Amino acid sequence: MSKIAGVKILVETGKSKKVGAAVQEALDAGVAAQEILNGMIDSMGVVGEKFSAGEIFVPEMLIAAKSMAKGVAVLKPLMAGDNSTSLGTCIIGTVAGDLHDIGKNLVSMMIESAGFTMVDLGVDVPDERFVEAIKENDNVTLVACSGLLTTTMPSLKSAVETIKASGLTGFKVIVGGAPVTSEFAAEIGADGYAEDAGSAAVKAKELVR
Ligand code: B1M
Repeated sequence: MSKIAGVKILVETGKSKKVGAAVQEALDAGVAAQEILNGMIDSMGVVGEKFSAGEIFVPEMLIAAKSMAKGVAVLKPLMAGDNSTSLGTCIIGTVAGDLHDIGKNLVSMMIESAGFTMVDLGVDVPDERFVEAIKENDNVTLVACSGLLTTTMPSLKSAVETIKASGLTGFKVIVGGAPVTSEFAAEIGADGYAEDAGSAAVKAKELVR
């Protein structure tokens, strides 16, 4: 079995204590960090399909997510790019009612490596908390809102509306997450949209320059 296949099985079956070592082994064998990350992202797709098919339930999804987080922790130092230039502070969070954070964490990691200082508000972030964070932090140039559920798309809309209605200026708002499209992002008044973590970093730079 290839090193990546080994990592994927550990993530899919939620063997959180073994994933870190398996990721390190794959790295030591010369597998690129990005390739390992892509493998783990695929694994979460497999987990989602099994959940949809009723083969696994929320606890199994949760353990798989924890396992992926362990793997990402090993990769993180290797994924950091040239962040020597400061593009300002980015406030990031998953919107109200939504507990999914793996995608948000990857987006945060990539935006950080693009040169931003990250302030991560976590998950289930009330709209007003984004506004407070903009006020509390210096040089906020970007606010990034993630949403993974079709049922929390309205939270993305109200988060963007609340941020825009605050009257605060000097930053752009970017949104994303599996159910989000560029059309939806434009419709709710966001300044930008990105499909995945890599393009979020590219878009983030584009928006603040
Ligand atoms: Co949930 N869940 N979940 N879940 N979960 C999904 C999203 C689902 C698609 C599974 C399925 O049914 N096939 C489904 C949503 C269906 C829908 O809305 N259409 C679903 C459901 C239904 C639920 C619950 C309602 C289940 C229940 O309780 N009955 C419940 C809701 C809880 C809540 O949030 N209130 C729930 C709970 C959970 C867990 C807590 C158990 C766990 C999350 C743990 C955690 O995150 N710490 C979980 C998991 C793990 C998943 C799946 C399996 C994996 C999500 C993930 O991490 N993907 C997921 C199935 C799937 O994704 N196929 C599923 C990997 C990650 C890298 O991708 O998050 O899409 P993603 O992020 C990508 C892009 O979306 C994008 O870039 C990222 C990296 O490339 N992106 C952005 C994300 N944010 C961005 C922001 C940007 C730009 C790009 O700019 C700011």
